[in-house]
Amino acid sequence: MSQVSESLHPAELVDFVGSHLIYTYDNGWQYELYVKDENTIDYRIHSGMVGGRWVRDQFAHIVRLGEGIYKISWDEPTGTCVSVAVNLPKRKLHGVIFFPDWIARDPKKTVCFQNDHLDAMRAYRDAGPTYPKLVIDEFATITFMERRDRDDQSVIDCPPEKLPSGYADRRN
Ligand code: FER
Repeated sequence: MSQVSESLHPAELVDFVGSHLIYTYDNGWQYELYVKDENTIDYRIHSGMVGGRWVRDQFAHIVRLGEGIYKISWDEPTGTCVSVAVNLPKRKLHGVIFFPDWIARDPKKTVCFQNDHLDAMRAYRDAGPTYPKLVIDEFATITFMERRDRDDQSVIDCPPEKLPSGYADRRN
């Protein structure tokens, strides 16, 4: 029963599914997110504490709060929890990231293509320590946004360092 969204209203997400965003938090961390379907995201981290990390097919709780306003929340296999509120018309976003203590102590352990290391991530998570959580609460500016198809495996398909130069610097 873990992969359930109590408040999923798929019809309210038709305009959001397929969204592909690149954004920079006010602390300088740059992230990329693709809404693959109503319950799934792919992402890539360009810079920051866990820059280089990338993930496909993360289950997420996604809801619509108003016109162009959405919230995406999820629980990683590492034990990191994230909730991101997105305001598309204002190109603004607010993220709260709850890092377990073992990641705060050694962030590099999570820098990988997570899908190839799920057992290792769960073992680190279970070894802990989880507490105190490092809570990062930051606004971000969306610097690039486009609409892609749903379920497109080509949007997030390589590590950030393999991207063509300038990929994450595109602005629109
Ligand atoms: C985000 C903030 C944090 C995000 C992903 C994370 C895709 C993931 C952090 C982690 O698992 O280390 O805005 O967007």
